[in-house]
Amino acid sequence: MLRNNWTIEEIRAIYDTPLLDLIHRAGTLHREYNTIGEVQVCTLLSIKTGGCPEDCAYCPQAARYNTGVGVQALMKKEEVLEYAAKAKAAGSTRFCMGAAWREVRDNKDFDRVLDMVKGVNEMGMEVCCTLGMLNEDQAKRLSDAGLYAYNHNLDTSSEYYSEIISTRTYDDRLKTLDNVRRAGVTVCCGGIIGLGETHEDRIKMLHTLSTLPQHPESVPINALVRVKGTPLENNPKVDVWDMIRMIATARILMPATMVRLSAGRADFSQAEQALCFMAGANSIFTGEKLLTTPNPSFEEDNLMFELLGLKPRVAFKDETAVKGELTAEQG
Ligand code: SAM
Ligand code: DTB
Ligand code: SF4
Repeated sequence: MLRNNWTIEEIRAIYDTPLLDLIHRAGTLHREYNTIGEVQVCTLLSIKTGGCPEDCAYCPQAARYNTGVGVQALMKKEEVLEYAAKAKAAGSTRFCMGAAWREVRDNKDFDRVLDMVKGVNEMGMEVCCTLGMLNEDQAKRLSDAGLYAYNHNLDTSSEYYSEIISTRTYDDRLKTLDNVRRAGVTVCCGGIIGLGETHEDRIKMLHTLSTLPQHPESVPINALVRVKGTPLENNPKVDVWDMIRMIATARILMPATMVRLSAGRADFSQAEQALCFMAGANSIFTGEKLLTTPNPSFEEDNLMFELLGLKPRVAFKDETAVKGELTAEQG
């Protein structure tokens, strides 16, 4: 049974479970709700890079930090569709287009993005966008163009948020997520660990995610990619066990959701990634690059799929389990 009435105490108790027990519990629930060994393969493309006015302390694309990421105007539709075709040929079923925007504006660039969404959808891939804040009308227009998912991360707890970003609020984020839901687009929303947050902040973020009126259909768990020039460049590297603990807790709280082992994967060995899959991760980003930083190559990932006996999830597989009724009682 899916629940959205988790308490902080319940979540803390799960998060604090000894690791092997936690992995076992998450893995058992994962088997109940999902096809074991099936992993969703998503590919990212940065369609508009750099020069972002926001001050997200982790981000290489914020204009105010000198990270060496150049500014690139919005790509042409044809070029984007070429990338999508390449990703599809390599086995990817979801294509996610990212723009370094604070928010969507109603202009020619947005019209072009709508065209890209239409084009990728017509290729038979699930289309996702991450374009910053959206109003209800913009979400509706994306939905009409064939958008399947919208990525908009909460990143951390509401309490820690202002330490990381000052140019928008947590409530702004929640409002966009609500607009996405109202437009009937599936929600992709997760966070980053390694920002300098406490365990309590992670627990609180998981609480916010798992008590939304409806669980996000996908929850990306990112390990901070430490980029030179950003305020967080000298943060300690994320410990893989912390990643596993986050993934397992997310799996237990939101058993039918796609939990994505996201940024930072290039730094984890195959054995470490295998533990993430055992703890309930069932989605990854593939392709040489995330948005601006390195990711394992298609070839490396194909080898890992073969080695671990993983199978790519087909596009548009019924996700109604997540849409099932939430109940006030514990399942
Ligand atoms: N500008 C839009 C926004 O912020 O919503 C969309 C693109 S933004 C790059 C998408 C997400 O990438 C962020 O919300 C953040 O969670 C993640 N991200 C950015 N830089 C990262 C980094 N260095 N390490 C891990 N995740 C990162
Ligand atoms: C998400 O949660 N992680 C992806 C995607 N959603 C957009 C982005 C990771 C970005 C890592 C830094 C970079 O490559 O620029
Ligand atoms: Fe801009 Fe998004 Fe990067 Fe923040 S995370 S600086 S909004 S591109």
